[in-house]
Amino acid sequence: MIRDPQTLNALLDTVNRFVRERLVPAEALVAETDEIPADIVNDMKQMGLFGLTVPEEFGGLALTMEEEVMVMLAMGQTSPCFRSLFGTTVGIGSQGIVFDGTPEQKAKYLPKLATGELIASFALTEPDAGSDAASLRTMAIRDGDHYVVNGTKRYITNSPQAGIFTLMARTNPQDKGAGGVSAFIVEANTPGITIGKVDKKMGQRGAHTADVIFENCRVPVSQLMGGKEGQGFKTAMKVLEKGRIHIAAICVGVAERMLRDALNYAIDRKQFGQPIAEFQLVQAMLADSQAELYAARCMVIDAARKRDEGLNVATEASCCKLFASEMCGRVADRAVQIFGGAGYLSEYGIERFYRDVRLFRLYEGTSQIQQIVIARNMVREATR
Ligand code: COS
Repeated sequence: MIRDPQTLNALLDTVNRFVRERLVPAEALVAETDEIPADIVNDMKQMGLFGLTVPEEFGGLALTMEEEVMVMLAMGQTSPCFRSLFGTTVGIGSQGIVFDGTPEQKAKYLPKLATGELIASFALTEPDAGSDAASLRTMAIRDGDHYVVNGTKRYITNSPQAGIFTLMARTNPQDKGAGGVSAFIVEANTPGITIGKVDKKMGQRGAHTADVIFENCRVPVSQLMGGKEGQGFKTAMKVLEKGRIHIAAICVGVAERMLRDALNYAIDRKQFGQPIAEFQLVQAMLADSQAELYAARCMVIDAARKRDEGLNVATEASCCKLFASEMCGRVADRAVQIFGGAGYLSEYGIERFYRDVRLFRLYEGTSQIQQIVIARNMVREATR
């Protein structure tokens, strides 16, 4: 749902200009230094990018899913690390509070998240609990008016920058499954939290992940999400479901950028006396990419619209994430192929995108997890 096309177009114009004039020229520098310059981060805050999905009463823009998708399609036109900085706050980091926080929790944290004063991280994954998220082992044991948290969270995006963590931990040791898990809002400066070394990744330099280690970390009872135990896994699943549409939109945006770069290269590059874009075998790669991109774009917009209508889009969200992330990988591969030897060199940038987009098929649920969610929902529907 687009509430007011004029307002959305003004926002998209600003984002498009920001991407073109500030982010694209900084891509190589960020990849080299592994750091997004502070002035770019400040500009993101000024533009309200951290508050895209925070309700207006807390200072955000309260974008609908369709509007959020439009912004992510625009943000996808540059290195994905830029989106990652505010995207984890806009997406999986803050939405647990928006969906399930108490009025006090919303009032305390959402205004600071909306301005970017606080960065939020989503702490679900553990060394032994990745795809099987419900098997997580981090414990939060009640002790008076606190919970004592012990455990390690792994690959936590933006943890070195985070002001708060949306933490999923087991409050009921007897219940080894999803029902024993609760969500907490944990302030990063709480004693007992250590951030590990920043991980060395294949790509997405500028976006940082690290372990978050909790050792006898005393978290006040007031930080239990929604004031209810045993709801944390559902909070995480709801957040991830929305996040999967968000990530799918980014996949479409980045694929558009890679295909545009490949097309321009194919038009400029001459072999056998003519631009390689005139050769049908190159055209096949361009055409397949364009067709798949169009399909993914339509899927993402359709799922977003259905979610805005209040429909259950668990299946559609996983279909979008599965198809768009796999499509993005295929487009990256063809783009490198079209660039030929130049595609293997870092100065052309396309090898960087090739590495960056590999993550899309892994995080916020691997492709295999999306297949499981889709098929389980199909069987459930058919046998109800
Ligand atoms: N919205 C609301 N509730 C949901 C939900 C959703 N999208 N998906 C599941 N739930 C609920 C279920 O309804 C169930 O509740 P009840 O027990 O009341 O019926 C509960 O959550 C447990 O669900 P389920 O039985 O499906 O849990 P499983 O352990 O079988 O796990 C998968 C399901 C595999 C789909 C889940 O673990 C998953 O998504 N894993 C991937 C995790 C992931 O994306 N990690 C990335 C980390 S963040 S970058």
